[in-house]
Amino acid sequence: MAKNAEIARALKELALLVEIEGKEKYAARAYKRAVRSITSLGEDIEAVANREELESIPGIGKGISKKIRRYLETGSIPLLERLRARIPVKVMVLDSIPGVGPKTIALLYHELGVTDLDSLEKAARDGKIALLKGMGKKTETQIIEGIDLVRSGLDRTLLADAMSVVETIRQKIQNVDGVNQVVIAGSYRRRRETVGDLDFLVDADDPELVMEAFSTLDNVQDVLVKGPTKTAVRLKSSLQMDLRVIPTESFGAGLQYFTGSVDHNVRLRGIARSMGLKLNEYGLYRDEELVAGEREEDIYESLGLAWITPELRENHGEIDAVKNGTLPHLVKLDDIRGDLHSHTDQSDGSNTIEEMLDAAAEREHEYFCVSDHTQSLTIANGMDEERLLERIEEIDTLNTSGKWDMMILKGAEVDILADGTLDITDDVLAQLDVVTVSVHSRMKDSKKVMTERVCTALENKHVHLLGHPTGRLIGKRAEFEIDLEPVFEVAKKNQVAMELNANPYRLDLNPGNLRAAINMDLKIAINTDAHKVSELDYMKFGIFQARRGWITKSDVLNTMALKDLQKWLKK
Ligand code: DGT
Ligand code: CA
Ligand code: CA
Ligand code: ZN
Repeated sequence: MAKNAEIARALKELALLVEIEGKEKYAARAYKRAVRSITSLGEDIEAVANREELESIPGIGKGISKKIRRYLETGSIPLLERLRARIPVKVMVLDSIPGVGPKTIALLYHELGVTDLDSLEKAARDGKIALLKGMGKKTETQIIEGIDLVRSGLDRTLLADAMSVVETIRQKIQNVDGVNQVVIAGSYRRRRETVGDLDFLVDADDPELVMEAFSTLDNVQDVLVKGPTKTAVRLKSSLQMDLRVIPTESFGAGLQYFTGSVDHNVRLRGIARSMGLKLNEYGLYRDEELVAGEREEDIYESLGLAWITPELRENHGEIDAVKNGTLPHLVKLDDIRGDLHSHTDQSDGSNTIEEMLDAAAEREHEYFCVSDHTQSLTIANGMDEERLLERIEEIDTLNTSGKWDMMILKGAEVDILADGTLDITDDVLAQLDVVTVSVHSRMKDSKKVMTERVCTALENKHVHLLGHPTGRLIGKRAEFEIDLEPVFEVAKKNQVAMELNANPYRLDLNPGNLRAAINMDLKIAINTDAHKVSELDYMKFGIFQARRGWITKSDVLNTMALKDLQKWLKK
C-alpha cells in the first residue's frame, strides 16, 4: 500500500488549502471524505487505479479519481501546486497542532500573516493571538504548548507509517541482482514508537547496482548523499532513509552497530575493551585478528553474552540481565489468544458487530470482547443502560448461533466521570464480562484530581481494566498528568489490569510505565481498541511495545486460555 498514505496526505493538504481560501466549502468536504476512505481502504490504491475502479471507492468521484491518477503518474496534483503557490501557508504542520484547524489557520493567516510554526510562535509569544476574535489567552497558551509538541515529533515518523511503506522498498532492494540480504536496523529494528530515519543494511555483490536502485525509487524526493557504500534519500512523505552496503564478513558487526542504541553500543564497547578486544561496525577484533563479524550472535557470544533482542537494546538494564541470566522471555504475537477492547458501529466504530467478529475469527482468536463507548461520550454515540442490555442479549444470541468458534465477551468502555464515578449503573456493569474504564474528558485535570479520579473509578468492584491509562496521542497530545504509583496500588488491591493500548498512535502505557506495572505484579491486557476491521492488526504494535516494556507471556491477561481468563474476570 505504498502510495495510499501519500495520496491521502496530498488530498488532505488540498482540503485544508481550499478551506483556507474559503471559496469552495463543498470541495473541502469532498476531499476530506476521500481522505477518510483512502485511509481505511485496506488495499493498494495503485492496484485499484490499475483496475480502473477508483470511482467504486466511497467518496471518490470523477474529479478526485482524476487527481489520484494524475498523482500516480506524475507524483503531484496540478491544483495542489497552484494552491500552494497562491497560499504560502504550511497548512499540514499548522493543522497538526492540537486545537488548531482550518478556520484558525485561515484567521491567523489573514489577520496576522502566520504561515508556519516560527511565525505562529512569534505571534503567540507577542500576545497577538489572544486579541483575535474568538481566540483568547487560553487558546494562545494552548497553541504555544502545541507548537512544542509538534516540534518534538516533526522530524520523526510513526513506526506504523514507516512500516506501511518500508516492506515494499525492502523487497525492491532485495530483488536487485547480487543482493544477499537486506535488513533495516536502527530504531526501526528496535521497534521504537517513532523513527527518525530508516537504516538499510545490505549485503551485496555489486554495491553500485544497489545504490542506483535505492536512489531511483519512485517515491524519492531528494538524494541527499550518494557514495560507493552509502546513499541517503528523502521520500516525498519526508521520511529519510540511509542505505549502507556492508561486506559479508562484517554484516553481523554492522547490524549490531547500526541497530544501536548508541547507549547500548557504548556499554558493549566497554565490555570488549575490558576483555582486551576492540568492537566497531566492521567486527570484533583482537589486535588485527577478526574474532567475530559475520553473524550478530557471534559478537554477543564472543563478549560472553547471549544475543539480546533489539527491542531491549536501550541500555535499560538488559546487559546486566543477560549477564545474570535474568533476561525475561518476552511475549510474542503468537501468545495472544484474544482481544479485550474493540468498537462497532453502535458507538464510533465503522463496522458491524458481525463484521468485527468475522475479522477476529480470521485472526484465530479464542475470545473477543466487544466494548463500545458509554453514554457520556455523546460524540461517539455512547450507549446507555438500555442499549447495553440489548447488546448483552444480542451477544448471548450470537454466542449460541454457533457461527463463531470463539467466545464473544460482553464488554463496554465505560467513561470515568469528573468525580471518578462511572456513567453506567452497577447492576448493568455486573452483567458484563469485561468492564474497561477510561478517561475521555477533562484531560487537563491537575495531577491530584486526575489521580484521585482514576483511583475512585478502580475502586468500583465491577471494573477489570483501565483503558489507555495516560491518554496520550503520540506527537499530538501529551500524557495527562497522573501519578501512576497510587493508581497501580489501587489496581493491585482491586485486581484491575492495565491496558496496553496497541493503537500505534497511543501505545499507552509506555515502556517505562509497563515495567513499573509488572514490577507491582499487575496484569497487562494488550488490546487493539479497533474501531474498524483493519485495526485488529494493531495487535503487533502492542506486542512490540510490550516487549520494549520487558513484558512476558505470563504478565499478559489475554494470553490466558478462555477458562483461566473467565476465572480471573470473576475476581
Ligand atoms: P532514530 O533514527 O533517531 O530513530 O534513531 P536510531 O537509533 O536509528 O539512530 P541513527 O539512525 O542515528 O543511527 C543508527 C544506529 O547507528 C544507532 O542506533 C547506533 C549507531 N550509531 C549512530 N551513530 C553512532 C555513534 O556516534 N556512536 C555509536 N556508538 N553508535 C552510533
Ligand atoms: Ca535511524
Ligand atoms: Ca540513520
Ligand atoms: Zn477510549
